[in-house]
Amino acid sequence: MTPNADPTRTEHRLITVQQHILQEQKRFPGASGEFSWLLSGITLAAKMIQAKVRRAGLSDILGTDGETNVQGEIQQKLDVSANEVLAHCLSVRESIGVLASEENEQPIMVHNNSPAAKYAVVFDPLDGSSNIDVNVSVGTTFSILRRPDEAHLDDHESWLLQPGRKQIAAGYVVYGSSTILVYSVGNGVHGFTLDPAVGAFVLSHPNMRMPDQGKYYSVNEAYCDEFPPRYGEYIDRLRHGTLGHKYGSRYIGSMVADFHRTLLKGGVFLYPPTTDQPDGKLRLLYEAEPRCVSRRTSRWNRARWNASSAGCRANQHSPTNAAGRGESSRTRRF
Ligand code: FBP
Repeated sequence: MTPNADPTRTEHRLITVQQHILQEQKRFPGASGEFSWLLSGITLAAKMIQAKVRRAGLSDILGTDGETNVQGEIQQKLDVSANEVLAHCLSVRESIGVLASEENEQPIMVHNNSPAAKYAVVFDPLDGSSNIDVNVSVGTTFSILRRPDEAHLDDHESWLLQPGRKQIAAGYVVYGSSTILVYSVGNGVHGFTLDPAVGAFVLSHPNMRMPDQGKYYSVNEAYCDEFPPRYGEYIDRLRHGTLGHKYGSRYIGSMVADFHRTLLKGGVFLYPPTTDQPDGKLRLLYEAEPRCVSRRTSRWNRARWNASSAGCRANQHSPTNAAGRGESSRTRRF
């Protein structure tokens, strides 16, 4: 910057996600920097995945990979590639003991035998896979847990299967008209847009707050006849304005994108139980709980109530029980 440059001018005031993470770190006296280094693994992976998404039509990365994942879904090539990128960028972080990916049958034990390892990272490398080939927004979700003091280093369940309120950070990335990364470490929810010119995530949505009143409800209405009656009745009330406001409908079919719109514009996103998915379709660990952090942190007082009701429902399908049954726990999402 030249001596008489004005540091307050916009382009000199941009805040990158790395700067923001380091600012957050200052709130924890004695912080070692390991957590910030961990988060930088996620931001790096997000940049690498977005580069693949942006070029998807030009490189042989569209279509299925032919393999079936633990959820019983045919894996998309981009699912597999995004999974490898995240596993690589995170496994070089010494502070991570365990990684759990929605695409993997078993958690990946990384540095779990090292005393420095105290975090577990849970992620859905590419959410909204059914939208990849049609150029509709997809996303990545992540959540970070601290190893419980009483947990055995090699007992991955105790690292991972903790109540949602134990998450110490969570967030998501939307690969849409622009690439936006949203995260929270419990001190507000902040959004960063990737500036291709700078190659960095730049603060664009500080302290995101969900509006009190939204315009849209978001649900796959094709399953309406399969939902338990109270969900159909609720959607009717939203549609007819008997809850004091007439709602329109928006549904992308990529939960991260539908959630992001709901966080910005308000409204309701729901994935009730269906005949095929009596426990709901969305995965508690990979999809629902990380969203709770952003939702709760962006609407503190009211959210306590909401989160707890959602949490109550979720607990019926607590990850521990599901793990005991060898399933990945699903939940009805509201
Ligand atoms: P994955 O793509 O990670 O498997 O996620 C599931 C998902 O695509 C959500 O993103 C989305 O909300 C939901 O499934 C869409 O389901 P449906 O096609 O049944 O409406």
